[in-house]
Amino acid sequence: MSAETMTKSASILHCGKYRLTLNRPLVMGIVNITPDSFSDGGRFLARDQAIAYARKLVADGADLIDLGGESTRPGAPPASLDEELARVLPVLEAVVGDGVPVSVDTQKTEVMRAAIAAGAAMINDVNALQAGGAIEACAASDVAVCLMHKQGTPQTMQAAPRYDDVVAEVSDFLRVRAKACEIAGIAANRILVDPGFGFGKTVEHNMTLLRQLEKLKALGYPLLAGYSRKTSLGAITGRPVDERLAASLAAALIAAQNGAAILRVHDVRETVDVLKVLGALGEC
Ligand code: 9MG
Repeated sequence: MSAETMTKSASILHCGKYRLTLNRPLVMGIVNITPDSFSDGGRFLARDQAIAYARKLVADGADLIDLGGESTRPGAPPASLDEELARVLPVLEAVVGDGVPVSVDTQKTEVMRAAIAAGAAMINDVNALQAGGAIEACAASDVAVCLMHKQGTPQTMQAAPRYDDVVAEVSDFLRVRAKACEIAGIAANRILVDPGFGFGKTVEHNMTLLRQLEKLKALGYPLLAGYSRKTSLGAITGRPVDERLAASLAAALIAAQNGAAILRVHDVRETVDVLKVLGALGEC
C-alpha cells in the first residue's frame, strides 16, 4: 500500500503481529533500561524492575511499550553492543509474552536483528535506519519502523542547531528516509515518521515543529511525537526534569491536536486521561 492510499482510509499500522488502528492517538510508554533508570543493585534486579515497570505502564493504559538500552539524551555516553543487548533482551523477552506491542529503541543493526528475533513489533531508531544493514534487517521482518529526524549526534547535537527552514528540512529528510525504506521493501503501512523534538533543535525549532506538525503529516505517514520531560520544556518552564509533568501533558495535547498518531511518554496514566478529555470533545 502506498503512503498516499494510507492517508485516505483510516490508517492501520502493521506492527509485527499487531494491527494498530490509528483512529485515536496511541500512547507509547517509555522504559529506559540504562544504569541511571533502575536500581544499582545488580543486573537481575534492574531487569526485574524494568519488567515490572513496563507492566505498570501497560496497566496505566499504554498501547505500546518502547524499550531502550542506550540513552539518547544530549551528552549521554554510548553503550557498547554487548551492554545494550544485555539490558534490552531479557526485558523484551518477558514483556513480548504479555500481549502488548513492544518497540525497541536502538540505532544498532545487531540489536535490531536480535530484537526482531525476540519478538519486537517495532524498531524505533533515532538515526532513521541509516546504519549499515539496518533497513535490510527491518525489511526482512514484519516490524513497524519509526524514522526520526536529528541534527548531529547525542554528544554534539545541542551545541548550535541551525536550519534555514526547520519544517521543510525535517520534512525533506523524513521523506527521503521513508522512500528508502519503501524501496527496500518496508511497506508504507509499517512506517512512522518523527520530527525528533530536542534532537539538534532549539526551543524555537521545537515549537515551530510542534505548531506545524500537520505539515509533516502531509508526508502521508503516521507521526510519532516525543516531547515528554524534554529539556526545551525545562527551558520554557524553568523546571527540573522531575517537575515537567504539566508541561509534558500540554505538549502531548498539542501534538495530538496537531495530528500525532502516537505519543511517546513517560507519564502514561496522566497522558491517557488528557487524551480521554480530547476524545470526549470528539477531537480525536
Ligand atoms: C529514544 N527517543 C528519545 N526521544 C525520542 C523521540 O522524540 N522520538 C523517538 N522516536 N524516539 C525517541
